Amino acid sequence: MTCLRLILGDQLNARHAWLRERRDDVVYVLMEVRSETDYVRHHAQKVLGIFAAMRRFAEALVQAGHRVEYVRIGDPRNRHGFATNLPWLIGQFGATRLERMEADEWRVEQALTEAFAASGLPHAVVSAEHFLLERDEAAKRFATKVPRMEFFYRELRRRHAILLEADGEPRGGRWNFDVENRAKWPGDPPAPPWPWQKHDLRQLWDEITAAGVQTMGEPSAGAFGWPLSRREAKAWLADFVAHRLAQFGRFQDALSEHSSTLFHAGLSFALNTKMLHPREVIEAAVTAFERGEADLAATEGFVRQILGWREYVRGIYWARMPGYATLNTLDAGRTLPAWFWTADTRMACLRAAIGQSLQLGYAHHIERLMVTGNFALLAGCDPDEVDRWYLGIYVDAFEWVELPNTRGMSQFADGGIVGSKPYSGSAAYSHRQSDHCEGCHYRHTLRHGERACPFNSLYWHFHARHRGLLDRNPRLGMTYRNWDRMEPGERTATLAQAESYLARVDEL
Ligand code: FAD
Ligand code: DLZ
Repeated sequence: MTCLRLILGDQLNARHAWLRERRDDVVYVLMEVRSETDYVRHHAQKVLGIFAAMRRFAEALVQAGHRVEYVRIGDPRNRHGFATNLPWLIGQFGATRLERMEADEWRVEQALTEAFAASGLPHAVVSAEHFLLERDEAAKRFATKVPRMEFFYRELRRRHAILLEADGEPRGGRWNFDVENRAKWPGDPPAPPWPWQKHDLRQLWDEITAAGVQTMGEPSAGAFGWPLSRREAKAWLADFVAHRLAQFGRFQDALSEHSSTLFHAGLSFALNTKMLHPREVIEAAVTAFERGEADLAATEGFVRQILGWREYVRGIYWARMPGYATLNTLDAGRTLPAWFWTADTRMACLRAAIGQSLQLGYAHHIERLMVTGNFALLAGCDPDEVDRWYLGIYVDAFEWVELPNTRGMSQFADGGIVGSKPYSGSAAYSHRQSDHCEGCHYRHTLRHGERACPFNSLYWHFHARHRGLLDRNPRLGMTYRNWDRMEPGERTATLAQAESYLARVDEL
């Protein structure tokens, strides 16, 4: 009697109940497969990071006395799919039972459900024991009506007793300190460097390229930075709490030429591959607050991202898939500009956000939302293309979290399920939150003319062309009043400028 238990590349949870006992009748199976490297073009560091973390995880299982079968990308037996590898694995071990954890991605969940059924063997699916809300509960709760994130977040704060007074009310008398979290970063205090590792992954990179996997971005295989084990991930968490949490809230929405990481945590890769549990990340932040090492606004702001946004977007994903992946409320269809793959643009904010994404496989939230995402939204880019870009380029990108953030929050293609209005901004936003405009080729103060910042005319063009859908939105009343108050000649020149930029968008 042998049971095969599958562990996927984003299920590296060393504290899973499965692993508490060592069993001779269980073989843990991990596979490096082309179905996963090729469903979208990934950043080189994402493939390297996932494979290297999987290999370390498998080694740790072997050292703990578990039986493990690890299928490498170059293994001649490899049929390059979870489902296509199963028959020979079943044969090799004479398996009589199959088990797996719930997959986080709809596509993989469907494929594995079918493959397990087709095997004819008894099988079981267990929780990955990672999220704070089980998948089925999240999916059921959001099936008919999606609550606003704020109410969902308050409920989870209550349920998990996080940052509450003894009477169940929020610490500090407020649930949300967002208004205190919007400062521009003046360069002081200095942004502490992240605790990048220096892994030598050149041999693994050779295996990946020899197998023909196509990637984008810098591999940085000689000195690979992201954490690859639970021990390293915990060190990143400790480093964040000690050096950046206190300023996290204040500069959460800031953008800068001088720091691509600012006071952000850099924990999404470790969280999404499940090397870290969200509860321990939240507890580390709350403990720092209790010790007086971070104030309430910073701590609450950070907790809201993990307990609130992260669980919320997962609920939407599981409630609304597969239809969610095809929504296109604004009927957007433009091809993404070529410089999304090269960073070769004169717009300083986009050059910085895309450049660092190619270099690190990382950009922080406001760069994703208000720089690259904002441009794609205003220019009317095809949400399928936008999704593919985001799903590929970030080391933390897995569809359950990428899709609601991109198609929903950033592109408003879901018509307002994630956000009550489009996250759009003109150059005024960028100028208020960043230092990019100072050295930019374009002028943030101009709406039209040779050097007018494209975000200005595109902002008005976007609102004018979607007026039929958006002007009933109470949160956009002021925007449309400002547009209507503009001189007719100014409006015409602004729209003409936008048309001219859109006609040569690759040259911006
Ligand atoms: P911090 O800013 O330090 O935040 C701490 C943690 O909070 C993050 O590690 C993350 O786990 C969580 N978090 C923060 N915001 C969100 C959010 N909106 N949704 C879910 N979790 C959140 N996040 C991903 O993990 N994977 C993605 O593929 C992804 N794609 C995105 C695409 C777009 C268009 C946008 C606007 C956001 C996306 N996000 C995604 C959310 C967010 O940008 C990243 O989680 C964050 O930048 C990761 O960096 P960090 O760990 O330094 O985060
Ligand atoms: C993203 C990814 C990549 C690039 N490669 C693999 C792989 O070879 N083997 C594997 O088990 N997982 C990989 N992953 C992560 C999966 O795509 C992920 O498990 C699904 O997207 C489910 O969330």
